[in-house]
Amino acid sequence: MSISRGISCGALVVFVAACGGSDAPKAEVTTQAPAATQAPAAVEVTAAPARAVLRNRSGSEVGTVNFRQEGNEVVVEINARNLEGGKRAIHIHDVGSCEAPFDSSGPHFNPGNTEHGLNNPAGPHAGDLPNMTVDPDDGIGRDVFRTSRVTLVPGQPNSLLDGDGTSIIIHAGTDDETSQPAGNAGDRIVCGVITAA
Ligand SMILES: [Cu+2]
Ligand SMILES: [Zn+2]
Repeated sequence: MSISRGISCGALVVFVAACGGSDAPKAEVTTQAPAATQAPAAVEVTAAPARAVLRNRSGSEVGTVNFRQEGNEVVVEINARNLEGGKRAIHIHDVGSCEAPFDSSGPHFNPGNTEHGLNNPAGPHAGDLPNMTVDPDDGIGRDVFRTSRVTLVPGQPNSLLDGDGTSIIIHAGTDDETSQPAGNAGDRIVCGVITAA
């Protein structure tokens, strides 16, 4: 009984003080080996991955975006095709809805009520991402971005999977990263609802 109790106390570092109780000296509990070796697992940010299937306004699939949590960052892995070459604005939008012409996705995901633009001192929105690059020869866009402004952990205000969901939009133009409200990025040409993978 005392062995299993010791293990459960060491498994979650945040519960060590509570588990210590009156029958165990605090110093002994906090310095025991199980607590020290298991602490990293207890504080690590973990969340299930997410995914969006990208479709253009005609409903044709033009790629996928994969999202995974790494520490306090979300890795955004874009694999898109059939796009016009050059720099294309790509953002996470506020609503998980992609009804062409994609106004249903709402404005940029902005739980912090900041301004738009990665180069705006009063910004950016949580959903702002750098422009993606599309190869002019084959129309393929592959980029990997990392952002700590959003999370896949449920229950957080900046979680991509909460409430009415979120979506990812590719625009016809390039985000100037300063203009309000959306970087003068042009039409919404591709959309994907972000869902648990
Ligand atoms: Cu956008
Ligand atoms: Zn924005």
